[in-house]
Amino acid sequence: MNLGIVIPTYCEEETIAALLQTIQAQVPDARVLVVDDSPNERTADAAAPFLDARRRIVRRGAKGGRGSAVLEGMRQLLDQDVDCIVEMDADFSHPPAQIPDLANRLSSEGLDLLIASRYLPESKITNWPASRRVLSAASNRLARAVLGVPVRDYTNGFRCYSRPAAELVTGSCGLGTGFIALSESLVALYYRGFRVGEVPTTFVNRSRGESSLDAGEIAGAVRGLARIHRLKRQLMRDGA
Ligand SMILES: Nc1nc2c(ncn2[C@@H]2O[C@H](COP(=O)(O)OP(=O)(O)OP(=O)(O)O)[C@@H](O)[C@H]2O)c(=O)[nH]1
Ligand SMILES: [Mg+2]
Repeated sequence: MNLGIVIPTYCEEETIAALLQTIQAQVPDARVLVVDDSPNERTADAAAPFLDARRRIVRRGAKGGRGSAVLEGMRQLLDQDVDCIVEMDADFSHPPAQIPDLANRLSSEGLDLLIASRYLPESKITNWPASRRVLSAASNRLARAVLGVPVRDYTNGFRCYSRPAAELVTGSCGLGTGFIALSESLVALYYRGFRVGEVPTTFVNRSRGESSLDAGEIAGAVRGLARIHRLKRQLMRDGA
């Protein structure tokens, strides 16, 4: 199976080199695309020694949001010969060792979207302060109550998409540009009948670099949730 991996980055110069190296060791044949919105060259410079024909970086020049970076990366990977696409963060919160398992399970279980979930009985979250746990648990509960897709983790950006799912997402999503895009693609796929699954993961809080989650992101997510709720109702009507 030909695997593509998209990694959105915003000021990840402290982790990107080690991540690219680890990914190369885990899945040497994967095509990797870093989509970097950093305001300086530092992330691109740190990545440069680990780039080649299969592992590339695109710089967009302005902060466009995690979701929009992933859409851009997926579009570019779909131009190449990939059967599935993994999205993951650059800060080692998403263990690269799980990448092969995500891709294999997606295929063997005939799924279109497989979410590495922090909220299944065997999942683990390490080093997350109580404030982040509460925020994440509350936003997941709210998203599930409003959007109704029967998964536990709407907001972990460690996922694997089949090629048809990635095509649907790049062709139809874009209501929200930040973290809320994860909920949008979930709704867009699930209510069109794509098969969605979850597996446990271990989420490790970032130990280096800086968080890009701020009040603006959270406000954007709340506004985005209302728009995605309208999308859900429209898809349910269309399917009825
Ligand atoms: N290209 C791009 N990447 C982004 C943007 N915002 C965040 N990212 C990346 O998206 C991923 C997730 O962002 P994080 O800052 O780790 O967000 P988080 O995991 O919710 O919060 P912390 O881990 O606590 O910092 C990281 O790889 C970021 O570098 C953006 O506007 N553009
Ligand atoms: Mg993070």
